[in-house]
Amino acid sequence: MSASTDPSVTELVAVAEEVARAAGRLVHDGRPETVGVAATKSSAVDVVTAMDLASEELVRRELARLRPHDAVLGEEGGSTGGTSGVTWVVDPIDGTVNYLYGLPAYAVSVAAVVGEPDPAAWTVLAGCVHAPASGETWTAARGHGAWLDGRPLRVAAAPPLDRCLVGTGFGYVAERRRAQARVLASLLPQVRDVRRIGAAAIDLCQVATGRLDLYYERGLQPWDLAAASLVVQEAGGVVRGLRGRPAGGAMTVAGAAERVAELGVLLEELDADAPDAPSGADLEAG
Ligand code: LIP
Repeated sequence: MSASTDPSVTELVAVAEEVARAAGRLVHDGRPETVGVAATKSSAVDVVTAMDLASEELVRRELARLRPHDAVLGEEGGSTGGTSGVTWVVDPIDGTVNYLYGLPAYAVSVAAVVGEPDPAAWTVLAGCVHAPASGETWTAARGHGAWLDGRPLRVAAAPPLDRCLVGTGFGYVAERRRAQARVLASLLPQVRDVRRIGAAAIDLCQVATGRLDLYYERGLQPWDLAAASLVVQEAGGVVRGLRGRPAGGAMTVAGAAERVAELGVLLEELDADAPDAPSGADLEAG
């Protein structure tokens, strides 16, 4: 983008926070006693609730008002074009299953990127992860820093791996979960302990906040990653994939650089980014 059209990252992070908070109020204050499942995606346990859809509709409406020439990539609504070169990458509820069950670990994630809205190609300029149940709001502006509720964040040097508290998560398809369990079984005796929070954006922000030393997960979508990856990076951490690749669907590893490198070696040795084995149905289909 030319300097004359470069959006101010401070303007973009203000928009991200305003929109994420508005959607957070909707999903938190408007949560019905019984949350309905509107649809399923990759499996019967990969659910979309009516509030996911309502949240993304609100985010899109607000972005159209505040940034009418920008594109949007949302988890539920896909891609809509823009002319400014900025794309908003939106997870209307990250931690949908937690939200469905009434567990408080869920967030609205809103990020502004330039370039292809793909973790392998984008530049994230600004992001906000708002967790309405706790009220906590993480923000980051490229080159300006990362904050939790306005307090600056800095990723500390991690302890030795066997003293690291490690976050992770699992997919929705049985074959993927079987492979992830194998990797977990190997890593668990080598670290302090593992936490499975159930919302990648919150996992990543907890790394930036020092509440997790490391996080890894296979299968993240662009909207899981966009805002929270900038929070980690602007707090001085690293977010990357394996085998020299950027973070993305194959694998995401986050934390202090030295420890991310050490965990990355273990994950590579375990082939933690290997394609999923065909399921029984795949094999029957031939
Ligand atoms: C979730 C991720 C989480 C992962 C879950 C799910 P969703 O996103 O945030 O880290 O382990 O399987 O993908 O589906 O709640 O938006």
